[in-house]
Amino acid sequence: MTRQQQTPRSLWRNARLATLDPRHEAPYGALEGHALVVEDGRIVAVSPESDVDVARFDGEVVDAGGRWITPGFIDCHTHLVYGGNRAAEWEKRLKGVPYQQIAAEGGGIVSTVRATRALSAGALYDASLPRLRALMAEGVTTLESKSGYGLSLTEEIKQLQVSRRLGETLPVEIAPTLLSAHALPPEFAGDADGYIEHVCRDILPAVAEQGLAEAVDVFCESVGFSPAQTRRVFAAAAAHGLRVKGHVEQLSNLNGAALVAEFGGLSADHIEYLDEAGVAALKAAGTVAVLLPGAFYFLRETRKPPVELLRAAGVPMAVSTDLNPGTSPFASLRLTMNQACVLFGLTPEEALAGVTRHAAQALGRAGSHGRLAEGCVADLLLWDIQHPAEIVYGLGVNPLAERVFRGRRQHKENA
Ligand code: DI6
Ligand code: FE
Repeated sequence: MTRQQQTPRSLWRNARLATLDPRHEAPYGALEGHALVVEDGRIVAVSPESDVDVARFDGEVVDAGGRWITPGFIDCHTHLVYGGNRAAEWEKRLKGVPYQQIAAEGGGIVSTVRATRALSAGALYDASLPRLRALMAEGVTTLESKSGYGLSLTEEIKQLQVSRRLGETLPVEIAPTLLSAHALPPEFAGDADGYIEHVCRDILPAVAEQGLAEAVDVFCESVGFSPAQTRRVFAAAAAHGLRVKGHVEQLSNLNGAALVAEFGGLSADHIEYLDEAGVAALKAAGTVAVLLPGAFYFLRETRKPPVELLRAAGVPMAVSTDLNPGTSPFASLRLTMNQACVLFGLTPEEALAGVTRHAAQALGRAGSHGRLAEGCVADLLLWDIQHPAEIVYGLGVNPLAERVFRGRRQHKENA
């Protein structure tokens, strides 16, 4: 699949729009009897069909056959690019060995670092491609892709370059994030501060200089990096003009979310152990709460994120796969939405907002992505359903009828 040069105009009519735009008060921001006009890959109008002169429309007219259309889905937290898998480690965990112990014994993240370093850039691309295609087949049109399995200057750059190439060759947008502070590489065993120094002085500036990342993430956790180390990385990110986000409050409460908020961060992710003060900090900073129920489920965690507090405070909640080989090996955003409802108590409408409007905000794209609205990118999904909740409700049969990226209809084999 290569992107064509032409950017035709199109009119999408006879559809039911789930705009996910809060300006429309109906559930899901639904609009009946409205058409979408697309030009140059953007939505240029959302108008009542009665206002559109179909016969004189200068471009392709698509009859959606009464289908629902939603915005393209946004998976705002993924570790898409990695080598190998950790099925053997999972077998151990099922026998009762805890994740923390596996990590301490050199398994966990560091074993994926070995497998990722062992692959050439081409082989890493090939390994990541089926996962990306699986996400796209369920409607993902934008996703975040983190480094963090390289943990050295050249290996982090290799991972980020593979992310970039995936976005350049497939009809999908990739938002790259530098996560070099994910785990301690073997070269720095026993010297976490030394590694953080290397991240701040060498890796982060080089990645910023080459434009390979939009944001910087840190695994702030007892098995990751301390709040003091996280602060150093965030300060370096800010100095290089990069936004910050954090893996925080996943396994314990280190007040990492407040730290993300202090730096005006895009999102605080996981947040099972987030407390009231953390919720208030997110609210004050306009930081998105990203819920990752796949990891909660796969690790058989019992502590749930404070959804009621987040809801009451009006903190936007995004929902994402956390696709990674250790704690969430699921390339399915529909599974994730279902888990967010069943395990965390979100409504299907909140889950859909979590993979559209709120996920867009978590990637700094609130003005241009995640809604069917004038000015937004024309990333559209057409669904064979009677009601939007069906997208979240069942698995095994994919009701996605058509995927449109930047106004272009994707044939199933390319999508
Ligand atoms: N938290 C997670 O759940 C993943 N990374 C992180 O910081 C785990 C990644 C892995 O185990 O490979
Ligand atoms: Fe993660």
